Amino acid sequence: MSTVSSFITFTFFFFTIFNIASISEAIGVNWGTMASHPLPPIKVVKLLKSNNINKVKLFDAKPDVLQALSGSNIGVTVGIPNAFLKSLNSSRKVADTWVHDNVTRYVSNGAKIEYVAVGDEPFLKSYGEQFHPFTVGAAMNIQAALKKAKLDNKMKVVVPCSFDSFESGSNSSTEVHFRSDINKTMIELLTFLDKHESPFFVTISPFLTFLQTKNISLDFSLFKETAHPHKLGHKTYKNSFDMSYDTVITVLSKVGFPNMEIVVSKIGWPTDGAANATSYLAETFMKGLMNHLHSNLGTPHRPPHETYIYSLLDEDQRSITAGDFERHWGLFTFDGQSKYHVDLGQGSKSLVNAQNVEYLSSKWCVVNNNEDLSNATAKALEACANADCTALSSGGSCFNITWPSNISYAFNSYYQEHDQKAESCDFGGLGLITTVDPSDDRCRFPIEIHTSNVELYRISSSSNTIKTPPYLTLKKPTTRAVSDNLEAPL
Ligand SMILES: *[C@@H]1O[C@H](CO)[C@@H](O)[C@H](O)[C@H]1NC(C)=O
Ligand SMILES: *[C@@H]1O[C@H](CO)[C@@H](O)[C@H](O)[C@H]1NC(C)=O
Ligand SMILES: *[C@@H]1O[C@H](CO)[C@@H](O)[C@H](O)[C@H]1NC(C)=O
Ligand SMILES: *[C@@H]1O[C@H](CO)[C@@H](O)[C@H](O)[C@H]1NC(C)=O
Ligand SMILES: *[C@@H]1O[C@H](CO)[C@@H](O)[C@H](O)[C@H]1NC(C)=O
Ligand SMILES: *[C@@H]1O[C@H](CO)[C@@H](O)[C@H](O)[C@H]1NC(C)=O
Ligand SMILES: *[C@@H]1O[C@H](CO)[C@@H](O)[C@H](O)[C@H]1NC(C)=O
Ligand SMILES: *[C@@H]1O[C@H](CO)[C@@H](O)[C@H](O)[C@H]1NC(C)=O
Ligand SMILES: CC(=O)N[C@H]1CO[C@H](CO)[C@@H](O)[C@@H]1O
Repeated sequence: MSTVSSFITFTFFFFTIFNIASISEAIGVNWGTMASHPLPPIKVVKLLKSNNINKVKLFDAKPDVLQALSGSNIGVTVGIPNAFLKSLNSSRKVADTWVHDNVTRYVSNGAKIEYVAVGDEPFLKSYGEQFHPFTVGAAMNIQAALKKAKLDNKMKVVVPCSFDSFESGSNSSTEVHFRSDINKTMIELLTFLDKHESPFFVTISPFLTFLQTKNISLDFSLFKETAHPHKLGHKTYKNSFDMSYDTVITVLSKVGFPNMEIVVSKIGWPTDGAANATSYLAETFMKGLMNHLHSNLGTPHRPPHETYIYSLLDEDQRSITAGDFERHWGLFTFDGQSKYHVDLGQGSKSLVNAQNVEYLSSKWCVVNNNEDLSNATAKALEACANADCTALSSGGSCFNITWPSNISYAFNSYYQEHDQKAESCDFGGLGLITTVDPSDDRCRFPIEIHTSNVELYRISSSSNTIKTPPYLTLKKPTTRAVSDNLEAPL
């Protein structure tokens, strides 16, 4: 009996472990670095390790990031920005150099690179057709360069596609297909991927689907059992994820690639900057997603090969053309502190925070209530154009703070993003540096991370036009003791 029972126990134990391991191995995160003060890569790698996250997808190939990942045993997707596609398409030599400089070097250094992502959603509808002619050619040249470097058996070449690559029939028809302007390009891409046994990388975004589709409910988007099922043709879906995922499989099957592996390259829920973008709903979504992936249920019964959560950290310099929520997709805040509870396979309900984060001093920039504030709103708007005021937007965490606290929020964001330089709290004499934290329970006035080598005007310099904002006079602001002058800011 004891042998049998211990065999059973062993088998059970073994399969339990195996099961947990195989799930956590299929979950990764997107790690973007479009932040004014990015958490140092070594701290990020520790954060990944302590949360048992062993796959990461990058949007570029930054040396410090790849260096930090070398030897970590974390599977890496390196990214090639869209701006490189044209030159990579036209020249094999450029592709060889790219692979040599951004891949080979790090592989020999111990980086476990599994995918090279050519472009980042180059077929996004809002980009128009600018990248269509170059993407597949660029992917082919990268593939050839990897072969030449004898790395093609170690990693796959992929092209992350946006979900707006797909469309459903314009009438009440149930037919789903590729957007007509990319149909031909997508067939070329799939043929290329199939030839090299590479997976199809696609974004699935129940949050955006919820925003854009009139009769998709929040419950349906959040995997709630009680949600009204959604009918599409002869199929019925219990949640938004299944509906989107099945669309991908249906279209791929229809054009002749029914067995291609699918990787969900971006999926998540933002926590600020819009109505329904809250930590509470993000937690509900992530828990629903994890349970769903673990259960292996759904329509169709074919789980994604891998799933990359979007995103690891908040990024205060992401483009907000799609919405103010774009800077708040992180599981963690910009400084590596978890926003909610979820088990990604780390074996506990709680995520582990980044350790030993070094911050700038405990100082904030607020509006000086003793001054004439008739120009304060204009100054705040200028500050917001160069800083991050997304929490002030409708539905955001600081939306209902009252004037002039919202002015202080804008001033502070600018001040922190500019390394607390005294002259970045001037605002024509309206700024005041304080050591009293103006935050309340809901609306946090963040202090930035201490990072060496931060360029002074990183924001302006990243967009070609390097200029000092007009309201920055070089006059030193008055730093006064808080007690004597400043009313409680909130
Ligand atoms: C990759 O390689 C190219 C070509 O050598 C280089 O210009 C580029 O800066 C490298 N880094 C990234 C992130 O692409
Ligand atoms: C892409 O590269 C190929 C091969 O060099 C070239 O023939 C083609 O014209 C390029 N496409 C565009 C749009 O430049
Ligand atoms: C949609 O319906 C209209 C009128 O019934 C028809 O003329 C048109 O061809 C249909 N479009 C598609 C894409 O099926
Ligand atoms: C897309 O291309 C495939 C294969 O060439 C073709 O069968 C299909 O009709 C095309 N679809 C559209 C919407 O153009
Ligand atoms: C969504 O709206 C369409 C068109 O109004 C309707 O046919 C469909 O039944 C609705 N779906 C749900 C789940 O309410
Ligand atoms: C507000 O701005 C205008 C234009 O720059 C300026 O003339 C005026 O003096 C300012 N008002 C105050 C109170 O600073
Ligand atoms: C802002 O709104 C939240 C929730 O709607 C509420 O809990 C909080 O008290 C409000 N704050 C202020 C200053 O009104
Ligand atoms: C602050 O609030 C006032 C009054 O509601 C509004 O007019 C102003 O635009 C807000 N400023 C910012 C930067 O949000
Ligand atoms: C559950 C929830 O928070 N739903 C909200 C989503 O956003 C809309 C628009 O602000 C609100 O009306 C809902 O209450």
